[in-house]
Amino acid sequence: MNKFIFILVPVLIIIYHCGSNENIVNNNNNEPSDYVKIFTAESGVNKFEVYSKSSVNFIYGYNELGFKVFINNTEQNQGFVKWIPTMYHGIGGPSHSIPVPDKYNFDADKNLFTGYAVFIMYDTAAFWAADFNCNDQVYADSVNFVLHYSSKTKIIGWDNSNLQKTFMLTLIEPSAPRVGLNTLDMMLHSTIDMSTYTEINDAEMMIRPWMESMGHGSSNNVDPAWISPSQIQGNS
Ligand SMILES: [Cu+2]
Repeated sequence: MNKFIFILVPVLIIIYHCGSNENIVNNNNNEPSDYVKIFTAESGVNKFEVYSKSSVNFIYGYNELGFKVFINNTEQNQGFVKWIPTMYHGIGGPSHSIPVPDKYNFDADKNLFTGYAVFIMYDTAAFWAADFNCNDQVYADSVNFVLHYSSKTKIIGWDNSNLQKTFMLTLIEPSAPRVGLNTLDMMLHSTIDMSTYTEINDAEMMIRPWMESMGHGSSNNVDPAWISPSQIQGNS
C-alpha cells in the first residue's frame, strides 16, 4: 500500500478549521486535560507556558496550541496572547513568519489562550525564535525554540502569479487516512510577504481522490463547503 491508496476513499469530509471546535474539557482542576506543556519562555517576572495537543514538541506542520501566562506567578485569565514565531535561515539569512491567528483568545473552559500554528518549513540549518505578548502589556521577545520534524505532516504551497500571493494548504487530520470513510480537516492560508498570513474561508474547492498506480479515482465525493466563520465542510 502506498499513500495513494489512502487517498482513494469513497467519502471524505473536509473541514476548514480555525481551532474553535474542540470541546474536551476537564474542569476538575486547572490543568488542561488534553494539552501537554512543551515550552516555557521567561522574561523578568513574565512567564509564558506553551501547551500543545499535537505533540510533545513544536512540530513541522499543524500544531494545536494553548498558552498560560503568569505575571509574578499570578496566572492571567482574560484577554489574549499574540505569538509571532520567526524562522531564520541562518545568521543574516532570510527570515519569515508562519500562519498563526492574530490572537490566541482566552478560553475559560480550557483555562488556556488557545489557537494554532502551522510550521510550514523544516530545515536543520535554520533556527526559530518567537515574540510573546499578553494583552499588549506583558512581553517576552526573541525567545529561541526548537522545531521537530514530523513525517506525517502534509503541506502544499503554491504561488499564484495573477494574485501575487502564496497559498498554503495544511492537512490537520487524519495523519494516516484509511480505506473507507475519512473526515479530513485542513486549513488554507494566503500570504503576500511570508510575514502575515490570512485564513481563507471562501475558497471554492473540489477534491478528486486518485489512485495513480491503478489509474482510477473514487466516487461519491462531495466538495468542501464553508459551514461557519471557522469551518468549511464537504464530502468527497
Ligand atoms: Cu523558512
